[in-house]
Amino acid sequence: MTNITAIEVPDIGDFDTVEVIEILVKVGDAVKAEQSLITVESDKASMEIPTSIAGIVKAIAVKVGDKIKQGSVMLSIEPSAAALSAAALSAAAPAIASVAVTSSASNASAPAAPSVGVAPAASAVAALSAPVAAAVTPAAPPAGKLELPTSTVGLPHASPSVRKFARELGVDLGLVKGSGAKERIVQEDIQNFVKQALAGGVSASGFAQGASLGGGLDLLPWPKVDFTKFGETTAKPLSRIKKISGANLHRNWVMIPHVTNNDEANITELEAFRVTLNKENEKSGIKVTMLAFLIKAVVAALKKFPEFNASLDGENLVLKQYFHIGFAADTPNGLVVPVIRDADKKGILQLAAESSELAKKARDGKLAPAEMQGGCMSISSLGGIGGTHFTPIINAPELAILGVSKSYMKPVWDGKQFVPQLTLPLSLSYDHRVIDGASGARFNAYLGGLLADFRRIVL
Ligand code: CAO
Repeated sequence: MTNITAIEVPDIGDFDTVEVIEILVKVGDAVKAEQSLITVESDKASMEIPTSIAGIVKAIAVKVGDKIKQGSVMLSIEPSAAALSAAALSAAAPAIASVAVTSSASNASAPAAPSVGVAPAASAVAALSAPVAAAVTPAAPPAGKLELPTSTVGLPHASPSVRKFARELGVDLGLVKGSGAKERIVQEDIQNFVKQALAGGVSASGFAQGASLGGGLDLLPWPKVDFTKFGETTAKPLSRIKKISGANLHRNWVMIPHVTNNDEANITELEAFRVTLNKENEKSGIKVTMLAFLIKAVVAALKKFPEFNASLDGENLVLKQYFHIGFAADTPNGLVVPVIRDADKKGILQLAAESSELAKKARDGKLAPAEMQGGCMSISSLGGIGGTHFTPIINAPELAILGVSKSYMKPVWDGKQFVPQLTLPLSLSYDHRVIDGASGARFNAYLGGLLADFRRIVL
C-alpha cells in the first residue's frame, strides 16, 4: 500500500479561515521537509505553510481563492523513504517554517477533511483519485500555536515569496502598487517597478519623493561649479573640528525628525538677580551669565519630564538617572560641546565657574574627549551674539537641545498699561520619534516658568 499522506493546515493562531493566495508546488514535485507548499492570507498578514514531510506531491487539494482553516487538507504527498524511516523513529510533529512552534505531538486521530466554510478544499479532496484517497492518512499537525510573522502585519499585501523577491532587489514594497486581488502585490508588479526605475520613469507615482529603490535619499549630485569663472577665489580646508562636527550635524539632521518649539521667558527678575549676584561676587572673579541659570532650569525640567533625559536604543528608551548637561561652545576652529557632569548637584556659582572654564579650554583646543561625552541634553546659547529664534540641531544620542537667543525688552500689557519685560527667546528642538508636540511645548513652557520665577526651582 502506498503511504500517501494528507498534509493539513496546522494551527494558524487566531484566524478562523484564511485564503489561499499562492500555490508554490505542483503535482510531481519533490519537496523537502519544511518546504513551503502554499501561501495563505488573512486580512492582517500572509504566511507560507510548509510540508511536515519530504516526498513527492501526488495531488493538490486547494486552489487559489479557496478559504481554508486548521485541519483542511492542502495536498497529499508520497513520503520519501527517508521520511518514512524518520517517521518510524519519531512521532514528533514538524516545526513550521518561519513560525514558532513550541511543542510537538503526533495526532493520529486528527480530523480528516474540514467541514464548514471550506467547501472548495473539501471537494478538492473528494476529487482525489479513489485509490489515492483511500490510502490517505492525515499528517500529524503540529500541536504548537503558529505565531504570525509580525513583520507582515500592517504592511502592504504581498506573499512572503513576493516580499523575499522585493527584498532581494531592494524594492520598498510601500512604493509598489499591487495589481492582484485587494491590491495585493504580485511578482510581476515588482518586476515592472524595477523596469520602470531602471528606465528612469519612476516618479512620484512609484517612488516616495526623495526615495531610491533602497528607500534611501536619491538626491542630485552636489553642484560642481568652477567659481573662478565668476571672480577670484582661494581654497581653505575645513578644520578638523569642522569636519568631525559637520559629519555629526549632518547625520543628526538627516536621521532625527526635528521639531522646534519656540517660546519666551520673562527674565526681568532673574536678570536683576544675576546683576546683583555678579556685583556681590565681583571679587571672586566668577562671572555669572544666563547660561548657569539655564543649566539649572534644564536639570529641573529633565526631572519633571524624564522622557527627555533619555536616548533611543532600537525600540527601547534608555532613561538616565544622572544629569550631565552639554553646552555648545563657539571656538576659532569650530563648534564643540563640553559637558558639565552632575549639574543637579552644583550651585549657580559652581556652574558658572565650570562652564567658563570649559569654554576657555574649548577655545584653547584643550578639551579632553571625556569632557565632551555623556551629555543628557545640550544648550546652545547664542544670546551673547544675537538672533531672535533658531533651530538648534539635536546632539545625538540626546533627544533634545535648548537654543537660546538674545534677550530683549518687550512691552507687555498688564491690564492697565504696557510694562517693559526682559524677554528671553527659547527654541527647543526635540526628537519627534520620542517626544510628542504637546510634551515639547510643556517642557519649554515649564522652563519659561522657572526662569520667570526662579524660586520655583526649589519646589
Ligand atoms: N541675552 C542677552 N545677553 C546675553 C545672553 C542672552 N541670552 N546670554 C549671554 N549674554 C551676554 C552675557 O551676559 C555677556 O554679557 P557681558 O559681556 O556684558 O557680561 C555676553 O553676552 C557674552 O556672554 P558669553 O558668550 O561670554 O557667555 P555665556 O555664558 O552666555 O556663553 C558660551 C558661553 C560658551 C555658550 C558662548 O560663549 C558661546 O560660545 N556661544 C556660542 C554657542 C554656539 O555657537 N551655538 C551654536 C551652535 S549650533 O546650534
